[in-house]
Amino acid sequence: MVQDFRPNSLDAYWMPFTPNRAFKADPRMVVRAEGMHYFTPEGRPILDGTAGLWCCAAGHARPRIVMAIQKAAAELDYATSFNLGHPAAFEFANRLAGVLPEGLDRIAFTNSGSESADTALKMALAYHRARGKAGKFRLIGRERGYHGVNFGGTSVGGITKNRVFGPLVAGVDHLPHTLDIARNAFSRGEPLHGVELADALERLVQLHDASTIAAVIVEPVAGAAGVIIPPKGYLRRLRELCTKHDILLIFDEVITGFGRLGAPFASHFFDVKPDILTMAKALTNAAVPMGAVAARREIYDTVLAASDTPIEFFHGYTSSGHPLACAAGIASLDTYREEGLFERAAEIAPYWEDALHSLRSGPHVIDIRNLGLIGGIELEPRPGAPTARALEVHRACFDAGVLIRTTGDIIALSPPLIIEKTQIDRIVDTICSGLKLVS
Ligand code: PXG
Repeated sequence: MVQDFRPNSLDAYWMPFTPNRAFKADPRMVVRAEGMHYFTPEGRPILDGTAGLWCCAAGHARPRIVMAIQKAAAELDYATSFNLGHPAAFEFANRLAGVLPEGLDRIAFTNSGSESADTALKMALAYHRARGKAGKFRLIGRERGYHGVNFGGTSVGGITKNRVFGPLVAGVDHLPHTLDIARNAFSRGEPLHGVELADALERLVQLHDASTIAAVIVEPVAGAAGVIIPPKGYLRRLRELCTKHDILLIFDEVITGFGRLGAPFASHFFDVKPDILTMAKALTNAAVPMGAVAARREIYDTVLAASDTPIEFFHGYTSSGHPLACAAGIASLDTYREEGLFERAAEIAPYWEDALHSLRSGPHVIDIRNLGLIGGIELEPRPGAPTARALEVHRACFDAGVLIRTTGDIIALSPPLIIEKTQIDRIVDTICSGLKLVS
């Protein structure tokens, strides 16, 4: 179906994380989405190899989710959650508690992954303060980590270009990242080498003293920095060290939550339980923006018990628990469960792995990484023009009807969990052709 699409001007919109000048000189637009596909204004289908941006786990515009949002909008468009309730927020929190790792059953709502990261960090600080340990204020992130763009998440984040906004939050330090192409190139699933990188936390404890450290925040699988899979045993070791030193462990599961690894959460997949867990994106299949933070019950109880004011935690957002988002979230959980999508991701993951690794001998490919329905293909940067090669492959794939995501010289893939084998083949074949086109 050809749509009458006439953008009047591209000037006013300051686009996020986009080369604005280059994009506006040569825009790529989509106007509709359904299932595994986006559609351009001319009606050309684009196979979505990214689930939006790690977002639409059940695929696009799923009728059940669409109808739930429509119904909610007509019924209760908005209600504040400040000292007032509406049933869907409580229902959604309860439903989430049933899917989350056991014990992580006190859930706050936000509107994004960035807000979830900052909320989680503040929860950690509030918890220690409530225990009479206000001296535990340091926050530990990791090199190449991504926890959104608010000041807390930016501070614990470890992507250099995202951090160039001055001194940021004080008292932050970072663990080393775990990408080790020299030892682990072309690993299938979890890389074998690097568990000892978790011991860097011991050094930070020696440097700062455990009595000053509140929390460690990591993505179980790092996404935005280019798909970094944790070495075997690494997350477990980090958990042990956090427990030993009375440091809270926060898993940022904004991309790994809701089946991406073939288990409900990465915490299940790795059998490692954090104290606090952040979510967004597939929380609502991204149909309405929403984030959430789950805390161990003891954290909630401690903060509440220690409070000497009626409000126990001075934090929250105007749209926390927004009725439309809760409706989308409940319908998403129903869809995930009824279609068995987390199990489906686990079943198709070996096929995904084989298909991705068939690109090993492709031009410029220096590493391929995968876990669950995540894939990363790292290219040798073109001398003098880093990122150019990957962007050209991105363009070639889009022109051939496949959407991929690139970050630096890394192609990052995260298709909807409803993907079929033939569609996996199509994505891989299109990337293969794209790689051959670029110099
Ligand atoms: N934490 C993680 C782990 C994320 O991946 C956020 C927090 C922030 O979420 P919001 O909703 O505030 O954007 C994210 C976001 C990429 C890419 O290229 C991924 C994200 C953002 C930008 C680019 O993979 N994820």
